Amino acid sequence: MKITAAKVFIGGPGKNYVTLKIETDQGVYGLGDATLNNRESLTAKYLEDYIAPNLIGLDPRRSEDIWQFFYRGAYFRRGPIAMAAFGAVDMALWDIKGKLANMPLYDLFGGKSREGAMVYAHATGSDLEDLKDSISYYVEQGYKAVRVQCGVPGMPSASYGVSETKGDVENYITDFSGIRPKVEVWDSDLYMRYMPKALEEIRDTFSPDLHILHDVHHRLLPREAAAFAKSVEPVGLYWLEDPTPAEDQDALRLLRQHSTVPVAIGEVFNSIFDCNKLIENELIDFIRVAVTYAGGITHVKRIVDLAGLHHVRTGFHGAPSHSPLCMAAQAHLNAWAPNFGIQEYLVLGTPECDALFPSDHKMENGLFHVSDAPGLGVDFDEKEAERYSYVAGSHPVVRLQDGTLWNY
Ligand code: GCO
Ligand code: MG
Repeated sequence: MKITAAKVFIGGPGKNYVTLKIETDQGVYGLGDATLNNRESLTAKYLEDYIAPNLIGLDPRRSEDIWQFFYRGAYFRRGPIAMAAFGAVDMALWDIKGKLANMPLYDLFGGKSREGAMVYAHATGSDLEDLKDSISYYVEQGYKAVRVQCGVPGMPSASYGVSETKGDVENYITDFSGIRPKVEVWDSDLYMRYMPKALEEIRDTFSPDLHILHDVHHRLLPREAAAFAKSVEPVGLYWLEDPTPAEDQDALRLLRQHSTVPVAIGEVFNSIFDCNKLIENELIDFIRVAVTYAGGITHVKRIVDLAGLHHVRTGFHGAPSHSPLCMAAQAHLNAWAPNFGIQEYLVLGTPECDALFPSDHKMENGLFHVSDAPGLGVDFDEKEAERYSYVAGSHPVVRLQDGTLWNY
């Protein structure tokens, strides 16, 4: 069996999805996602210029060897662009494997460990009242978990994950108005003074059964993060996400010494070497990698297995920038993983998105039900894809009040 073509598509409804289609001499094809938010054209180029020509003629069943070939063969290893490109190849090869076996991927991993995987949505508010309305909306839809982000009074611009306009829930992740990033202003003192009380008020307003998550987006220093984690203890958070800059694998020691709040980290990681010490030293409770950014199913499964040895559960990244293919790969891992925790999920299912990526994956009452179709269980309509092309966008940057550049 041989690979005969590897085609790259870029574009989608309001997104620059990078989709890889690997075709074979037996008619079976596989699909993979290489969408790296705000740098999409680069993963597409990596796939087109280097990976596609090298795939032709290879046996698609040898996904392990093909992964090693691209990873070791690159010599300059890791990094989100390369790993997202390898991730797309790997997803497509697993898709082919599932179709050949006539089995959904979760069965190839070891079968389902659960029916329905718990997901969390993003509730946001420019102020606390606005946030409560947003949470109520998700609770009414049956969600069992929500990530809550709220504007901070006196903060010169919107804090992370919050729209400046009351009631506005638009996608704040990519700004398609241009390539130059918008600048937001951040103040850690204002945030640390306000947010613990705001979270407590949220806790008191809703049922104790509702899981509450909060994302700090890497903005606190280790000492500040430790103090913050200690102050939010009464809230009983499901998790506190990215309290410190993610590159520092020792930063969470101080936090651990001062608080038992569950910590989630890893959406910016792209390999097991970004988180092996964090996991082995049991400094985190949830690992947040995304299958696309972290080299595909083959590599992420290794991270999940390592995490399982250390009581670390999964909480895969599922920002609105991920394509339904990445979300499908994660859904199969979520159905199988003995150490599954939760899945971040923002409804992608617009009619336009469903037309581009038809599938039977379903979200119901806050649970994601994986499709039983062979492989990933998502198709790609090439005719629909002709409607879209690449649109340059940007990601905000953050500065402190005195102008110092900070972590977005
Ligand atoms: C999350 C993340 C995202 C990131 C985005 C960057 O928890 O979902 O923090 O919202 O900001 O993925 O491109
Ligand atoms: Mg996050």
